[in-house]
Amino acid sequence: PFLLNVLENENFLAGTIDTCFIDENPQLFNIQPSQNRAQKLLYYLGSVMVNGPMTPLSTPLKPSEIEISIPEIPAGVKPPIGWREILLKEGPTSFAKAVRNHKGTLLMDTTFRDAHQSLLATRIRTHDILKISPFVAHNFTNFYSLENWGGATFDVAMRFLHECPWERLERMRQLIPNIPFQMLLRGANAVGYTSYPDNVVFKFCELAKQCGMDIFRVFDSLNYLPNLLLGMEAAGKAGGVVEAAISYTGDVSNPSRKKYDLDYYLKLSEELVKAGTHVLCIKDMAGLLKPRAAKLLVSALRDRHPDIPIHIHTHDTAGAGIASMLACAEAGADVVDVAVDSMSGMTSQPSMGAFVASLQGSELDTNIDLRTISKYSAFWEQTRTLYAPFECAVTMKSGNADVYENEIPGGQYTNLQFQAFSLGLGDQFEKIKKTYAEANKLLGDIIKVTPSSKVVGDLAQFMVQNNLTAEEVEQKAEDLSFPSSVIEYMQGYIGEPPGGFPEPLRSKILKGLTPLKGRPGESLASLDFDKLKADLLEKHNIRIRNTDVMSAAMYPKVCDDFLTFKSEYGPVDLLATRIFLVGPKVAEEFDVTIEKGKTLHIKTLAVSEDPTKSGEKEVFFELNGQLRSVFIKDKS
Ligand code: 3PY
Ligand code: ZN
Repeated sequence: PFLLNVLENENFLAGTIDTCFIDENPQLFNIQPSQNRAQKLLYYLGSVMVNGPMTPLSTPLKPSEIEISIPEIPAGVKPPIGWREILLKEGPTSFAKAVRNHKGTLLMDTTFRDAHQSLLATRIRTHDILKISPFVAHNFTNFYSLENWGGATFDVAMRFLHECPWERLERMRQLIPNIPFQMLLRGANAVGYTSYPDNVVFKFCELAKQCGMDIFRVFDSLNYLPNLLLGMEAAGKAGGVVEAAISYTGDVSNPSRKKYDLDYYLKLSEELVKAGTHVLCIKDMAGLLKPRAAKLLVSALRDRHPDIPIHIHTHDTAGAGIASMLACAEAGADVVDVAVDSMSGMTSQPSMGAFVASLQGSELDTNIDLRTISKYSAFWEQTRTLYAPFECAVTMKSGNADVYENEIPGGQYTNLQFQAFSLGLGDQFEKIKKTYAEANKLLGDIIKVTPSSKVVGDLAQFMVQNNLTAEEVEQKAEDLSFPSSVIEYMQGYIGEPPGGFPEPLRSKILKGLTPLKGRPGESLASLDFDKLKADLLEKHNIRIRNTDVMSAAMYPKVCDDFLTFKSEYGPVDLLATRIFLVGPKVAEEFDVTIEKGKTLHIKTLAVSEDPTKSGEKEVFFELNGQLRSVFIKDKS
């Protein structure tokens, strides 16, 4: 079968292969008979039909049953040349120069990452992403980049979607060869919530680059320089474009907010430019950058660094996102972040269509056709309805300018609102938001973004649950058992905040624990990848790629569960979204393409009424015209 697979491979036949051929073509090793995969999928479908969803749904809303229409692309035509061309031909430095010399405002589209991380709990699946990818490749060659990876996508792909994050990247790359891909790297925390050994961060970037990543936005949740520098070095060494990000908090237009003033940002930008960043990013993860502050900050950065492209990220939580991004563009930013209209607004990014329209006819014109954006938006408007079980709009109806007070980052704002509303207590969210601001002050007014935002959120929840005021926390700290994230934060496990840790609170919380000095990753022993690979092979008895080893390094338990799930239920990522989430209906017929030219036609026939003696129900299917059945343990 291996030989057969090779002989069917287009690139092999065309002779356009190199030494990575085998590593880059895992499908060659798909030597299980497809019957086996089909049977596993039936087992998955039967399980969902008998016992309900195999991924937790967060709202009572059901995925819609509408037929999604995909905008057309010209047949048999390759996608036109985009910004990736110069990157591939001349490298990151020339790419950055070309971006800087470009006249109009460039866009990064966050639809494939931050937009759904903020609105739909990061649940968009590869299956839907791939449907629209060819349209994007053919129509958005003006994009600086597509943000399609990193942040929470990595964890969620394995944990909840039962799919491989690396495959998403590789498969998108095949369909979109011309537009740079961008990822969000949490510095020394890579795509996790904690510090990793340095060799893990380096290897992670190397693999991401190999799988198709181009631009690495590197941030640290405390703007802790040693962590930032490590992430930048790893991205740069992998051959990526380094986009060092300063996480923005406070308000540079308010003279009374002194801790994070213009001078703070300018000094940090100097360090990042000195360290060789190709692009400088301001990452406004909570949407706190008001238009006037945007003008002040971007003008000052523009003056200080005339040759470095400036890229701005924001969230539209208060509703001022378009005004702020226009202010940034006018003050000299080269690139701003937007999400397609139907995936924009509120805790997501501001609307692409609105931004593009606002600059039409000006010197900063993006030269993107609004009609094309509308087609793209229509696809997502329809596709979004499939994800109703994760829809933030169940609780979130509008923007809210109270974010300027509580400073909660976009994704976390949605989560906290959701959690609070599910308790059924109407004022819970108001309490949480107010307490979040108090918890932030207690911790010394820190930068709040993953993972430091979790520390503040956990402390706030702890205070609300235990009915504690800020003064009480300070007074009683020695007697309280704080959430582990708060203790670890005080131990220095995620780095050092600007201005240091708050005393005497830190000592009271640590109760004699020795804090870590310096960069956390420095004191962690290197990970032995060979041993980890051997362990995975022994446990799972399937082909383990280097990317799987990295998934296990990032998330040992999540990856282990994912591999086990995959060998039990097969390629569930290939199922249509509604069927994946809630299962098919009885008598429903549908197709699943398990590989090019191999389609399973499935019809669900019936579920037996009564369980067998051993408590199993039989589920009947027709698979490519033949009767099949599976026995599923009834857990009800
Ligand atoms: C993440 O780290 O996932 C973020 O989106 C931070 O803003
Ligand atoms: Zn963001």
